[in-house]
Amino acid sequence: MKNVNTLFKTKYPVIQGGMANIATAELASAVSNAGGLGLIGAGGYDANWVRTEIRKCKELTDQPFGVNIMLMSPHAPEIAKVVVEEGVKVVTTGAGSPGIYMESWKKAGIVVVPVVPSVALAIRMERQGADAVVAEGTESGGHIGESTTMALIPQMADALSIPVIAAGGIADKRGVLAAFALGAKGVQIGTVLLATKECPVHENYKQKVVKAKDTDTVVTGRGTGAPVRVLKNKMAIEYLNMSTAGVPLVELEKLTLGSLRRAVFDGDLDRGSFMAGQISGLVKEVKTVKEVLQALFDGVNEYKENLEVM
Ligand code: TUI
Repeated sequence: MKNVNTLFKTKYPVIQGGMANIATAELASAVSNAGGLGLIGAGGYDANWVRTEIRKCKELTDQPFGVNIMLMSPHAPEIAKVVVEEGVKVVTTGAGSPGIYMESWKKAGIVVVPVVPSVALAIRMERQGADAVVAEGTESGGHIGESTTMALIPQMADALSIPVIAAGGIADKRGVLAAFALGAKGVQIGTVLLATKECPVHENYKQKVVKAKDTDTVVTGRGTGAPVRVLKNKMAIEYLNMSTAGVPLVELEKLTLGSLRRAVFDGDLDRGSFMAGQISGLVKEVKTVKEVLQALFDGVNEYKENLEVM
């Protein structure tokens, strides 16, 4: 099985989450320059925005980087062409199955890594030609599945012969080691990167992650087929109360329309959607991206040697 550092040409076996509205060329290049695989998150942006960010990223780093395509976006088909035209080396996908794009991406020599929340989907992705998968546990921020990282990783590792990259709940060396112990060959991180100097979110977003404790996330939209984990605030609580009271979906959608942008750009603490994972409680300070990656990996083998089970 191919080593993840060989697959991505990285120093550290880590990729950045494709965080919509957050993962710009600025963040992606910082992650790539620090030795991980940075990703531009296409989110709901159009193909021109993605092309511009790819070109910016090429200016900001000479290291490999990728693009994350959020498949629920109406712009996904066009973005799928742009990554080929721009010679992007790695594509990760989320919120759907990338099957229809696989052939064109493989023909272009792109390393394809779907993000999936279940073993069945992962098996489908391997059959369709995926080079690796990100197994995303329900601890993650944003749009999530049901299984925990702890349960998902070993089951996926047993079911696949391509590398499994673990996501959800990883923010320090212990998380990295746990993921590898469960059978992962790499990790994806998102939440811990929100609290970095290079992350282009409003300062309020960073501070909300830093101040969060273990129980401070909730999942909205469980009834809609697109559950989303966010940090608790007035809007999230209101959403859950309305949802319990049986308020129709269209009304709930009005409440959350544009809410991710309100969090990311305006730092609107009451009415923003602060997508973040359960590991927020472990994130205590704003660091540089380089410091985050070093904290995850430097000395990890020595740390492993000191683990004593019995
Ligand atoms: O995609 C994510 N995380 C995201 S996307 C996002 S933008 C958004 N905002 C509001 C509502 C919905 C999306 C914010 N965070 N992670 C990867 C991920 N993929 N999680 C779950 C899935 C997934 C779900 C269903 C992948 C495949 C899938 O397939 C269904 C099918 O059968 O095709």
